[in-house]
Amino acid sequence: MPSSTSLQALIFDVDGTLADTENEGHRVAFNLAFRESGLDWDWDPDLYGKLLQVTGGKERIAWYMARYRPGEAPAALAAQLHALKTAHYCGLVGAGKVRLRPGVARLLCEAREAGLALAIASTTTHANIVALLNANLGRGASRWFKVIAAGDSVPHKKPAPDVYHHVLHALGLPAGACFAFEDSGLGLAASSAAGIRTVVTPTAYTAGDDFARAFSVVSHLGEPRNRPRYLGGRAPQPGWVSVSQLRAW
Ligand code: XBP
Ligand code: MG
Repeated sequence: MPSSTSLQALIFDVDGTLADTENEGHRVAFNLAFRESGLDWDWDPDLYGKLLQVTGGKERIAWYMARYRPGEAPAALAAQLHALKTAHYCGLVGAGKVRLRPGVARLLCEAREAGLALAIASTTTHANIVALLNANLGRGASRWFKVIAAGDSVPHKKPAPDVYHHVLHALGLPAGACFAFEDSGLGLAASSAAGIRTVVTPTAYTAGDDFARAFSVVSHLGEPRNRPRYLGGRAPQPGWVSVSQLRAW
């Protein structure tokens, strides 16, 4: 991995990293879309854990239909269900059902004060990202980010590195001037293939993933009064992930 001479940008994954969105956000929204469409499909938390191996909601529905419901519905239904799901997800997030993980708002504010660029490299839909940021950080918070790359910004979703290459190009920065933040093995595969040092904060769904390529693994980004558990790689000092620690690394 290249080392940074001067840190200039932080690039964040969204789902699982900024917030634990999957179980109470995306999964619930998929099920609401199924019900609204008169389907008796129900993704319970265990099944959803398996389905998370398919990145992207449209792709996840299409894969589920082919694997679990062959011949039950036309393939074109996947896009329609996904549009409904996006509306439900934005509604849930707007109603305050999904909150940022510990340390996220603190690190974003520190980075802004330090003059670092912020960017998003996600697999989810653009509207979902704006809804999450606005609901948790205030209206207009999406403008804190110089680049927001969503699932459909690139041809290949994570674990392909495309979204990170896209963000680096849009920022005009080399990988060594950035840190990425991810929660999953699939996300880490994408960021590390783009050569970006990555801090991983796993969730319950991703705790068993392979994080061997991570620069640092901690249970969350942490706060002075809510220190994360150290899980691997470099240990942040004095205990939480701060801009001064990222610069020192
Ligand atoms: C997150 C995803 C997303 C969401 C659903 O991956 O896979 O697909 O689960 O979002 P990552 P959409 O955290 O690596 O970006 O339904 O909007 O696709
Ligand atoms: Mg993620």
